[in-house]
Amino acid sequence: MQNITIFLFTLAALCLYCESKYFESRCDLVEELRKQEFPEDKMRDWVCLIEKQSERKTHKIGSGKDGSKDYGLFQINDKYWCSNTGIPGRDCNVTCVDLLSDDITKAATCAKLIFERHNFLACENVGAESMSALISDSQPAYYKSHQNVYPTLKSELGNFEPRNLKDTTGPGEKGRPYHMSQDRANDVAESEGEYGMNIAASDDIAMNRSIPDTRLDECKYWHYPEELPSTSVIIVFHNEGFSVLMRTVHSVIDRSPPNILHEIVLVDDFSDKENLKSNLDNYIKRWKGKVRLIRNAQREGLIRTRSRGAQEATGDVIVFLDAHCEVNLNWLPPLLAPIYRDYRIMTVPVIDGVDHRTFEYRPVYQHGTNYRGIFEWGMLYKENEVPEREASLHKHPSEPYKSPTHAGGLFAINRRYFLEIGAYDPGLLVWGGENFELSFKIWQCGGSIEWVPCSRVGHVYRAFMPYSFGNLAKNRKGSLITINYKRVIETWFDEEHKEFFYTREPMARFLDMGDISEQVALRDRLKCKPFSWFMENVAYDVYDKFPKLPKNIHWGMVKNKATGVCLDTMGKAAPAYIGTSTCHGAGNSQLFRLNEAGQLGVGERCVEADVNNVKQAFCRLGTVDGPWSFDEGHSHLIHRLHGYCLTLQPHSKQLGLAPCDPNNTYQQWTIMHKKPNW
Ligand SMILES: *[C@@H]1O[C@H](CO)[C@@H](O)[C@H](O)[C@H]1NC(C)=O
Ligand SMILES: *[C@@H]1O[C@H](CO)[C@@H](O)[C@H](O)[C@H]1NC(C)=O
Ligand SMILES: *[C@@H]1O[C@H](CO)[C@@H](O)[C@H](O)[C@H]1NC(C)=O
Ligand SMILES: [Mn+2]
Repeated sequence: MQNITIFLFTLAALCLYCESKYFESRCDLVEELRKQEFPEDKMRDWVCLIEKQSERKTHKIGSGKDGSKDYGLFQINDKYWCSNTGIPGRDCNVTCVDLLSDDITKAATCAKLIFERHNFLACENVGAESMSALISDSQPAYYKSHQNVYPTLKSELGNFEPRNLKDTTGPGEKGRPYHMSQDRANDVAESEGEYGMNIAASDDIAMNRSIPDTRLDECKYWHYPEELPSTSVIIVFHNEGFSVLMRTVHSVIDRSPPNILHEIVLVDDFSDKENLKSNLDNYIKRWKGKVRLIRNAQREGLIRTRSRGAQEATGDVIVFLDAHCEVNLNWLPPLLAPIYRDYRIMTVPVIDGVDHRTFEYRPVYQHGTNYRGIFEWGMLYKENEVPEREASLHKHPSEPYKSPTHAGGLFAINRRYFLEIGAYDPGLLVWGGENFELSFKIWQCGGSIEWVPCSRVGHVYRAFMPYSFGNLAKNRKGSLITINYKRVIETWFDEEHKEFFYTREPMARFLDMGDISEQVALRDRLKCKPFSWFMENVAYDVYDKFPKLPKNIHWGMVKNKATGVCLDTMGKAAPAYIGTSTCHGAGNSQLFRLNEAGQLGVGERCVEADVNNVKQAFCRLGTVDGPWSFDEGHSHLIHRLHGYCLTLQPHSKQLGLAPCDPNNTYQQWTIMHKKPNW
């Protein structure tokens, strides 16, 4: 009943715009419509769920609790909107004038349109008096902010801290490494091969095993607001090991306050493993609906599957977890507290490591040192110790702090906010770069990202990725991930910073990134700040590690005149020797760049040399220069050391430096690239 009251209030408020004679009739009309189309129990959802599905240019304005109904407003142009009430023959063309129409469908649609226009994502807590104020305020009415409600650090144990933890023994208990006996070596090898992790070991470890508390001691004494937002934990999986997936779920159920944990949504991205079918359906029945399973009808990839999970979830906050995690003690309230205070804060837990072979649970970061997410210009994700400029803003090392980016897998965000900012760019493929897209979008469009030291989540780092992209990669030329990066930087970077990306990834200029006009339109519509603002105010520590890149003078394959072979990283982990192999023109391991400051680089590595060796090592952080120059006349690659030349030793075929000799074709190189035949 309360919901209806709110609804009527809202309509009454809308009618501040109307002649008073319309006041009653509008409300009556919409009430009538409500009766026809929206059964009582669906009422709240109809009024209160107004979501943007920008990828389809659709503004979905309501759905039944069971998700079966689909009402939408489709924008045709600036002025005309079309309402799809889901009933054939009822589609219409309305402008706001129709608020005064006698046609109840038009009027109601228009009311909804006004909600939409003014970002009334929902109508909770919207009273008649506050309505006009809200129209001029960009803050959506839905978000009840609790601006000055911060957690407090006290001397007694925190209000959400677990009490009476059991002391358990058994394989992997307390997060200890579990070593399997030698006679199981075959099982281990098989599951490592199939899953990239030792599922045989996982199967022996209790679903509800105990893990060590890796938090700072201080974390136990924080007290959080009692009425934190209801939370849906979304876990996307594709052919995950059953016990690893279920241990993720068990840990969330066991270590989250039951009244705050609204549900766990498992989204199956079209797995084909037998034990993830009816076996899984049956297993989750024990949680009596608290754990829901939805399945994609075809492979969609991580990014789109996550967006789907967000659509389907019904909690106020969504938390994304990978399908191979174990959440640690009292992990959830610290993640929710910043969002409770400001719905535009996205929060990120600190990740611990779970060994893929022994399932040992251990911290990956040095105890007490806080890191945050940054990036380098080739868009590889990097982390940096929290700089003084940020650290000095906090009294306690256990407090959340601001971070420019996040690693991607694990984070919490207000669900409607996530949908309002367009979720993930639906043009991103499979995975890669979505963490940056979301990070830049949030920061540039008025939100922020905080890392939360008191929220710890263990994550299994796999030995390798055990599945293929399947059809998702079909018909795509070039690296999928680089295509994603290109979409992201073309949408969010400014001209100066785009150049750094293309300097670091020269082949990316040729990649077809598809249509980004919707992303650019979103950026304009949300009036997002320029990338330079982000660099100056948020990601200022990027330049310390990855300064602005000088231009490339030459880039491409480095081909030896005498032998016709090309320099090649040989796929080795740095530091390693550089080798040579048949020139292939596909970039990657043979794509070298010589910049104006003398750095000869390949990927994020730099070429270092002395008389006997030519090596690849990670470029020294904070530097973009180097000892190399190219003499076009002689085709020499000259190293500053004695002015020696890069040489392929005729007999050993090893690379080294030698005195320059213009007649020695083993010292002559061409640096060239072809436009790839994409
Ligand atoms: C809505 O109006 C536009 C512009 O007048 C028109 O082109 C379009 O066909 C109309 N759509 C519907 C569904 O009536
Ligand atoms: C896991 O569950 C079992 C069976 O209910 C119980 O005996 C055990 O103590 C639990 N382990 C932990 C760490 O709570
Ligand atoms: C290179 O070869 C030319 C012609 O054969 C010869 O005149 C010159 O001296 C040689 N230079 C060196 C440095 O060996
Ligand atoms: Mn993962």
